[in-house]
Amino acid sequence: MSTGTAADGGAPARARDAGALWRLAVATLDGNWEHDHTVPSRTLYPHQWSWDSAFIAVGLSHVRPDRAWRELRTLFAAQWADGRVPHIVFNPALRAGSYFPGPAFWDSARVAGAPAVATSGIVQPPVHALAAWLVHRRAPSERSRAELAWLYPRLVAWQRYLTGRRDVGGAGLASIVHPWESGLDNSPAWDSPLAAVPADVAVMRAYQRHDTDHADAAHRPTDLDYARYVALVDAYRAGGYRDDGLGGRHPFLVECPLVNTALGLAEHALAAIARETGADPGPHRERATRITAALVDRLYDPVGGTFHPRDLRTGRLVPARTALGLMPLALPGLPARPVAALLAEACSPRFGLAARMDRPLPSHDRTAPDFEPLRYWRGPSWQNLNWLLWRGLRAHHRFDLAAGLRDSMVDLVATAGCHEYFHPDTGAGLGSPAFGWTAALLLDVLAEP
Ligand code: 2M8
Repeated sequence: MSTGTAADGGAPARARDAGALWRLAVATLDGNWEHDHTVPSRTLYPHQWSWDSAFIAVGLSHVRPDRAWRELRTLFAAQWADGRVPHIVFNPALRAGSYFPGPAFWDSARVAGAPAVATSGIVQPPVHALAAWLVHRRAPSERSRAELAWLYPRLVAWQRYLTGRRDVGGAGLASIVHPWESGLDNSPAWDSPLAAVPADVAVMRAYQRHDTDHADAAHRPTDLDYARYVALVDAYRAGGYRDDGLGGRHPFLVECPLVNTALGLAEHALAAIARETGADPGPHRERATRITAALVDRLYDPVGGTFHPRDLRTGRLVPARTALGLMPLALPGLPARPVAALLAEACSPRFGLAARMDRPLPSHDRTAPDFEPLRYWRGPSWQNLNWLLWRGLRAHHRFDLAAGLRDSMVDLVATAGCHEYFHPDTGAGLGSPAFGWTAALLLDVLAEP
């Protein structure tokens, strides 16, 4: 990783270049700004994505707070009547075929309760309440209080959707119906539940993928993955995206540690927002406690010492040890034993977290036989996971490790730019070269050493 040399007095390159990095991140966000939202990438992802917008708002709060609020408003203006926040809000100005699967495939217009703008019908991790709170905290003002007041009932409805209609397991956790809902699309965590989804790779002949026009096919999910992604959307859409009776009919139902960590973090953030806007924070605190307890009860393996997704079709935990399992560390109320176990897991050779990191944090156990350093969520390092873990380390007072992870995050961009993801050994930039949340979260860690 980049460090100073004797010739330059030993100063770390990143310290010298903090100003340049800041400007690069701001230019990346400005370049991806699209009238009322920020695209994750101009080429690969030209519409608005749900959890990207939350991370992006956190970054924008440091430089363009008005845009941060606009970003969240645009997303929540597309909230469905049942409270779900769709994972993609399509920009109607773009030509059909700019992204697969596009508006015609999702066909949200046909569904009662969907907004006027075309959206997808699935969701992503609910990191928005946390983002809204951080945006306000960074630049508190009359405007930000008004924005919080506008968002609060919408954020509550979003939580209610996830903890109500999506509590398929009945234990107080939200289930996902598609790997895309986790945000870690092709993580090894989904291999076994996805293998049970009937799909024929030949269906992909009827569609045209666009991701492989802009990114190396060897880095992206395979056509068989996509055949299953399509089959899952077909099944969910055929039921009008309704959630009642999912347990009896949907072929992919999983409780994800990241989604449910975000769910708990959202209740903590809602408690703070409630306090600020004159509502009662108590119920949010209680819900945060209940979600944290359910997460430990349902998804923690005390023997292996990490969290795993629970496949509701088999009732079993998925054995893969991915970075998803580390995410509950972000919860301030996580009990001491799982905290200690996750710190040990993160610092083990599987993930290599250290006060001075020699390699970036991978998205999957680097000692596993199915670790793939180039393929998307099967090994590469991602700044949003790094950022969530960085926050968790600070929440649990491991400032030494948090500083190591932060340095690694800064080094990645200093070495490779604002790429979508990074090679977990060399730090080389992979995927889209001008990626929104990479830029945004860099601003956040630069601002909070
Ligand atoms: C990726 O997912 C989309 C589908 O939602 C795709 O591959 O086309 C994921 O990395 C996801 O987490 C992210 O939100 C999205 C946009 O950046 O891209």
